[in-house]
Amino acid sequence: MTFDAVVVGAGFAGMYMLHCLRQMGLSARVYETGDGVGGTWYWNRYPGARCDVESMQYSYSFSQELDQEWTWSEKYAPQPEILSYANHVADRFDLRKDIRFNTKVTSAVFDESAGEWQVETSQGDQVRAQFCIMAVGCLSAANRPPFDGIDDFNGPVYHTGEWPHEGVDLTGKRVAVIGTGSSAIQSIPIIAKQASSLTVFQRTANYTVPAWNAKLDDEYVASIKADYPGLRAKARARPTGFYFPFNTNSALAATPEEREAQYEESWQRGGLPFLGAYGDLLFDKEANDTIAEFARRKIRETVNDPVTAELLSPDNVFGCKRLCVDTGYYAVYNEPHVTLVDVSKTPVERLTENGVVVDGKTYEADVVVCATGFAAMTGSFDRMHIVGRDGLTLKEKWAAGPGTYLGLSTAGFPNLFMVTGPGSPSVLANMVQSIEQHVDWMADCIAHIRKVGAQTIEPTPESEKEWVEHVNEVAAISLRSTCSSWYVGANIPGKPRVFMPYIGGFPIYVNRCNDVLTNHFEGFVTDVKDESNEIPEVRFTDRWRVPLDLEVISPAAIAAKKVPVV
Ligand code: N01
Repeated sequence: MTFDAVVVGAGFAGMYMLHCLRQMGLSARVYETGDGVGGTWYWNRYPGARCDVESMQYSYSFSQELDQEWTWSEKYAPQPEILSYANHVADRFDLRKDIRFNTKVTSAVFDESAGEWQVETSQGDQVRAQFCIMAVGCLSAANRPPFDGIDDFNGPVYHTGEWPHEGVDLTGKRVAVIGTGSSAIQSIPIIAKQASSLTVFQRTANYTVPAWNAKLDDEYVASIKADYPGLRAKARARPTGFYFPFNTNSALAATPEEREAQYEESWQRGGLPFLGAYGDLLFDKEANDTIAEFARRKIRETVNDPVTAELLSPDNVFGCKRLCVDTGYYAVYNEPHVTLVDVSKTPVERLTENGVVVDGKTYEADVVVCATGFAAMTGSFDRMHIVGRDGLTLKEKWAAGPGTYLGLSTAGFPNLFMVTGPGSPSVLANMVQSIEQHVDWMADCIAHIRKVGAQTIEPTPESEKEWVEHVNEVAAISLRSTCSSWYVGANIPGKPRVFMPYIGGFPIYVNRCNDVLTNHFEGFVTDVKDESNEIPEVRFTDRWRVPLDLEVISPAAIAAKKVPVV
């Protein structure tokens, strides 16, 4: 069978891609490993899973009708509600008929003579398509560390990102949680309520800010809905792709008393916007030290046992690893049945039939929860056999780190697009906005290729090299690139250390994508040249053309005043 496009994945990216392809009158087939839509929100069903960008903004913005008809119940919606939303979108736009569920794409090979992709699946499908769109998510390939003795353990071992759909009753169980990232920090307070004992194994302490989650009141929802397009436009003009008031002043220019008041106010507002307390927090170590110390003091004020409080206090840069957002995380360590075990110097040795061994001591458990994260950004690509020109596999090409042009595509792999690929703002911005912007760009690009009668489009190696250098250059000025995080692949042994997302700010990035498009896909090469002087049609990407105010939109510009603005 031949389609115009094959889409891999039916999460938020794959669903919207399908919707756009349909609107363009193209034929498409989507393959999805799970038996339902929703991607991240289909897989991550661990207790306490919820978004940490406010729900009114963590949602599609392409349909004003959808915005009006859907109503979120809480400031940060829980996973079941986000999954219901994904299902609602699938039904409302009649997406399911083109999605094959329970089907993994195993290989995608570019046929140079036909200029098409040949795609094979775990169910034996063999299909061809001009375009192959990878909508595989940034945090989808679960990292399950191969602990010695894991098969000897008498109970179940779960991963937060592959949580059983029927749920898990942990009532009265002795539970061991390995890891203290976002998934652990969201789930631990809930697990502690059910478990008879909870032992948390911490390799690196993490900063977390209270969510202050609450039911959304009707008046607030109505006020947003009265001007939803206005909020969406403001969000698009922000470095993170979601709107919140932020202060561009320098933390160091403030007096200690002013800083204290500012941090306290931001803490009381809670969540990721806490990092917006000042403009230089991620660019000046001295400025960062002030917010880090404020956060450590909050830990000491909350946790009764000084030894545990010290262990929970990170000593790295605040916000360097992905900031977590919690409800009752630190306070849980005041519960007598909750124990924190430091595995930073003496790692988890092994599992035995009775529990987890660290430094020769067994911590007994009935259930082990691995909240050990993902092979971020590239893990899902690694799981497929992707072959471009001259038989080069993507794995080989990315052996020293992922190289892309704009995080949209990679040289030597024509017509292969990646939604929120490495080298784009992706995980550093509101994921739903990042997804929509990429899909819209791809839609306009595909429409153009077909209009001019070309078969292939791909970036030149030079434009890719220039982009990768720019991604690295911008990353280097941010303190975010200085610690061992999944942003740099440090959580996966042997993975090359490269700062993968683009940190220059969402609007600056979007502006560059817009310019590339209107400059006749500058940096790309097609097999048939567009000889007309006509500017390529801007249909889907029109809504991403927002006015730029560099002082406000680019954290890099604020901090350094020296970053070349692309
Ligand atoms: O994964 P993580 P996650 N022995 O990689 C530890 C998004 N998200 O699933 O830091 C012992 O952050 C590891 O230790 P270390 C969000 O972007 C969003 O929690 O590598 N420990 C770390 O503590 C987030 O950042 C939400 O030293 C081991 C933990 O496991 C991203 O997903 C909710 C270990 C893994 O933390 C990933 O979050 C959840 C080992 N062998 C997630 N291996 C929202 O709220 C790993 N660790 C929207």
